[in-house]
Amino acid sequence: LQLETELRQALVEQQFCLHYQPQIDARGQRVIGAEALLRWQHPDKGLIGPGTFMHVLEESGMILQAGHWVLLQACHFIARLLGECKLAPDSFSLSVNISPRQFRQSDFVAQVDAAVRESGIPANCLKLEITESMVIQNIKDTVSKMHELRAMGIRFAIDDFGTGYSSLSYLKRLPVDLLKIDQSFIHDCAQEGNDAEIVRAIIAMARSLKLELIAEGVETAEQLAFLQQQDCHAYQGYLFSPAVAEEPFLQFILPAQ
Ligand code: G
Ligand code: G
Ligand code: MN
Ligand code: NA
Repeated sequence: LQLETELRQALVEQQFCLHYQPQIDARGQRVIGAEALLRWQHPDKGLIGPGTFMHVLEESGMILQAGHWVLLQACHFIARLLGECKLAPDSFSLSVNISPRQFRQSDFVAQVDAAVRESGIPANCLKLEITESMVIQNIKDTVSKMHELRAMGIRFAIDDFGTGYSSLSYLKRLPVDLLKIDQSFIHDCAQEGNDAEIVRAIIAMARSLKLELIAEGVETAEQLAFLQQQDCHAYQGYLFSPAVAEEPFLQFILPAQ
């Protein structure tokens, strides 16, 4: 309850911020996007990651307010990247994690639409990350909202892919653009075992369904080499960079372009 009170305070006093983790192209060279990750700048404890507070935001319903803020903040950051870094709108996208409760709000589509319009960004620069379990919980509502958002140009990624219960048949029906291979499979993928086979299978499946792929949690050159051999499309992980604040992210982008 103490934490909940502090989080309410944090919302009012704007102690949240977004950090951005770069996503790198197949050759391991160019930044093609980023994932926005929520951080809490605690007045005494310093920077805190979502692991310690996301469940409280979710259970208390504060995630609705926080999630709306994240969406607006992310869209404004996209506008900055396009303006200040002169990124081409077709070559960069920013991913935002969407919580189940946030997605289920009846005005979610309108919220996204408003954030995109208000920031003046092309909708195709924004990607929404959802999980397999979210889709399964309420497939009809989820799919219809996804279609509405897709019609506006918004793209979708399935986060933590491989840890849920996806079947090929439902993946084919979903208006999804991208699968993010869960980092638990990447960890040991360079040691020819089960995880290597799972990663190969996911990559083959994505190819046949014509879906883009990002491998998450890439930490070593060996993992990267394995993934490059399998023709994975893109990477995210500490090998390249952790999530960083706005200004360092801009510095990360600027010299590369
Ligand atoms: O950055 P970190 O690895 O600590 O993030 C931990 C978890 O918190 C991840 O599963 C991520 O999806 C989730 N998360 C991070 N930022 C957000 C956010 O803005 N909204 C939601 N709903 N989840 C987030
Ligand atoms: O669940 P989701 O994919 O949204 O969250 C991604 C989480 O993974 C974030 O908390 C991020 O900080 C973390 N992360 C990003 N790259 C790496 C990595 O290379 N290794 C590990 N262990 N975690 C990572
Ligand atoms: Mn994510
Ligand atoms: Na993930």
